[in-house]
Amino acid sequence: MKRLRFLTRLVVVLWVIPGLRAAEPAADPRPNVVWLIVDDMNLFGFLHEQPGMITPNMDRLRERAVTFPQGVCNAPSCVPSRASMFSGQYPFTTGSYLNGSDPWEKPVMAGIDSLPEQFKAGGYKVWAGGKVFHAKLTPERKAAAFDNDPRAGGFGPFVYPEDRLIGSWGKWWGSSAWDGPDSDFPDNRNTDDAMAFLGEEHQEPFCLILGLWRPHTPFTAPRRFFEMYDKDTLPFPPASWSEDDMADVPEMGRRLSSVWGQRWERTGADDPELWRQILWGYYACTSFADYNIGRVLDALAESAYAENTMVVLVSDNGYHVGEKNHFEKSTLWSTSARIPFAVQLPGGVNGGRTSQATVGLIDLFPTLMDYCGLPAPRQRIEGKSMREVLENPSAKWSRPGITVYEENMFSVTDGRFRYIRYADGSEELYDLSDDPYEFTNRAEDPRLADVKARLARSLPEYWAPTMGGREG
Ligand SMILES: [Ca+2]
Repeated sequence: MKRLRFLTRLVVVLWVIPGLRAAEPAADPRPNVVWLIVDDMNLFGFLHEQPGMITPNMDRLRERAVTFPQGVCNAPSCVPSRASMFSGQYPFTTGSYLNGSDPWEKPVMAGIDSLPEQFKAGGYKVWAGGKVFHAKLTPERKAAAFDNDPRAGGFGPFVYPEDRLIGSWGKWWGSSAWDGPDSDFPDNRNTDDAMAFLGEEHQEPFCLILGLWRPHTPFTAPRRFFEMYDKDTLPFPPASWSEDDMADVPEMGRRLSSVWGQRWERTGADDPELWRQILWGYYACTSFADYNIGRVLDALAESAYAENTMVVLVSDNGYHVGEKNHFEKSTLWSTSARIPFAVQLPGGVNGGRTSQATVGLIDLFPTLMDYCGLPAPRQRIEGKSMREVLENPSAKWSRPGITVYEENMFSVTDGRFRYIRYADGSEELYDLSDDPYEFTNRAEDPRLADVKARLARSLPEYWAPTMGGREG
């Protein structure tokens, strides 16, 4: 109805009052953007790489979008991943490698325009809510980036005391089926706000950025999402910890695997019951995130913007649920690097198709600049517009997918192989065609020497000094 009223008014203005015809500016044809960022979501549900996970809304989005199963984050943890995505620069260019570094307040980032700022500078209305930058922004930058005053909301509610599993980290670790109202969750409140925004009439094109906090820990979600699953029959991940998996991993890789050792070292493998409890929480929280994605998709479908809107769905990093003796992210393996990555073009063009391009979050900046006609930022853009693979998903993509963590810790994939090089020069090489879970390190295999040399050419020449922060 709203749309009809709007169209009627347009017709009146343009045609019934001829005197105004010349003065009325043409409606801005640029697409709107609905950009959904989930946190710590792996491919269990998005690509159904783990059986039994229920994610009908991401399934529905994929029917209208181009999916990138080889899509990667450029840094495998929240803050640097988002810094790279919103700046269009690799961590080795800025020095934002770790969480807790507040990159956007550092002098080295002062000359960098964030993508939301470019949207606003380009005449878009920018609405944001939830976990977006996950870093402090100066008031000036906030004003330049957003039209609203974004409400973050935070990670809570935390795990019920009786469900806490691990020592001092207990409020984060455990699985609590929440009995309070949905509105206890910032994700629900922020999604409500995003839906309200989509129901309003906007004169200019908009970019709506909603950052969902789940499935990141704490694994709390409304009870009904836990009740979707029978905890005791959930399968462990296919790439699960095995006795000798780490034997051919260099010491620095093993260290990354135990970054969170103080609370998780070998716990999963040693205690299947505890592991299942975590798995259950991860299933429930992924389905919970999917539910809020679905609410936004519904609101968009019912709005005046259903056809002229791009939808982007990405996670800031992947997630281990016991694979390689590890929980969470912050490693250089595919489990941390690969992310849910889908882009819906206006009208759902090429919906349901898949591209094997090794795109990265870094490519979103030039992609959205391209489709939305945004002004170029001050900094050099290091990604590439994905237009060619969005408009022809079988087109070849020449760029590798690069993921780095800390200075001189490098990982690259061409989709077939993954090469990892640690700061001390030690290496891993996996042939993903017959070893998708990266069990067998072939870095010393002479038959793959050429492959290794080719992938190593993507190593950067310059590593910006770290701006600090903490591992994990
Ligand atoms: Ca994250």
